[in-house]
Amino acid sequence: MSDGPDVKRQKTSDGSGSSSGTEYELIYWPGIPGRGEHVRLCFEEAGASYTDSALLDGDAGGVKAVMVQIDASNKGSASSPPPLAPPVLRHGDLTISQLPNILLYLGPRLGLGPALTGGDIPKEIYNINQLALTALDGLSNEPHDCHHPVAVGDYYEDQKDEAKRKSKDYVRNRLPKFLGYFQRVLEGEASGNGPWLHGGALSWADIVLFQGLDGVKFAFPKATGAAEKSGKYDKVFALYAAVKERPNIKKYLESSRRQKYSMGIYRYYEELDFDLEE
Ligand SMILES: N[C@@H](CCC(=O)N[C@@H](CS)C(=O)NCC(=O)O)C(=O)O
Repeated sequence: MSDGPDVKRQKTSDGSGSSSGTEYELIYWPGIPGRGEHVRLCFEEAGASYTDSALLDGDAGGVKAVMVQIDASNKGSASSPPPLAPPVLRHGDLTISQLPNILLYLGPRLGLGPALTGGDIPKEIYNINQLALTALDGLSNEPHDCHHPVAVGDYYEDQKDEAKRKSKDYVRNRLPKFLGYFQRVLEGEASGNGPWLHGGALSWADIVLFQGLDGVKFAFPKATGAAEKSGKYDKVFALYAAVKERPNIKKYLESSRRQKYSMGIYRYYEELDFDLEE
C-alpha cells in the first residue's frame, strides 16, 4: 500500500514535530496511553511528523490543550464543530474527533490502507474500518466498561460489585467471542496470506487490534495468558507479535514516549483479573 501525498517520512525523535503547516497534531490527555495511543502508533509506524499535546509544555500541551478543545465555550470554527472529548486531530484547517473517525482519515494518508486516488473511496476502506471498529468495541470500549460499568463519573470503588460482574462476563464470554472473531477473520480468504487482517497488507485495523490486545493483556493477564496458551487464537497472537516487531513500532514502544498503563481505559485490578474458566 502506498503512502498518501501528505506523509512526511522524517519523524521527529522527540515527538515535537516539524514546523510544516500540514503537520499532524494529536491532542490527548497526558499521562495515559488511552485512545490517543492508536493514533500515535499509526504515526510511528508511518514515520509521520506529528506533535503530541501530551508531550508539549505550555498552552499547546498537557491537560490545558485538551481543556481548550472540550471547554463548554468552544463552538468550533467556520469549518469544524467542536469535539466532545479527546482524542482530537488537527491537520491544516481540519479539526476532527472520535477515534475511529481519526483513524479513517489517517489510515489512507499514512499508507495504512488503500490510497485515496480521487474518485470513489476504495471499498477496502470500509472493510478495514469494520475491523477497526470491531476491535475498538471489544478490546477498548468493553474493557473500559469493566471498571466503570455503571457511571463514568463515579469512582471505581463505588461500582466494584458491578465491575466484578461485568469483568467476569467480559473475560468468560465477550473476550473469547472477539478473539474468536478475529481468528476467523485471519483464517478467511479476505485477509490474504497473513499475518494481517485484510488484503495481505498492514492496515490501521492491525494497529488497533495490537493496541487493544496489549491493553487487555495488561488488564486481564490471567485470561489473555490462558487464551494464548490454548492455541485457539494463534493467528491473533501472531498478528500481535508481528505488529510489535515492526521496526518503527518496536523503537517507539521502547522509547520514553510510550506511556505506561495506569488509570486510563486499561487498569489492572486483581479482583477483576478473572481466568477464562473457574
Ligand atoms: N467515542 C469516543 C470516546 C471519546 C472518549 O471517551 N474520550 C475519553 C478519553 S479516552 C474522554 O476524555 N472522555 C470524556 C467524556 O466522555 O466526557 C472516541 O472514540 O473518540
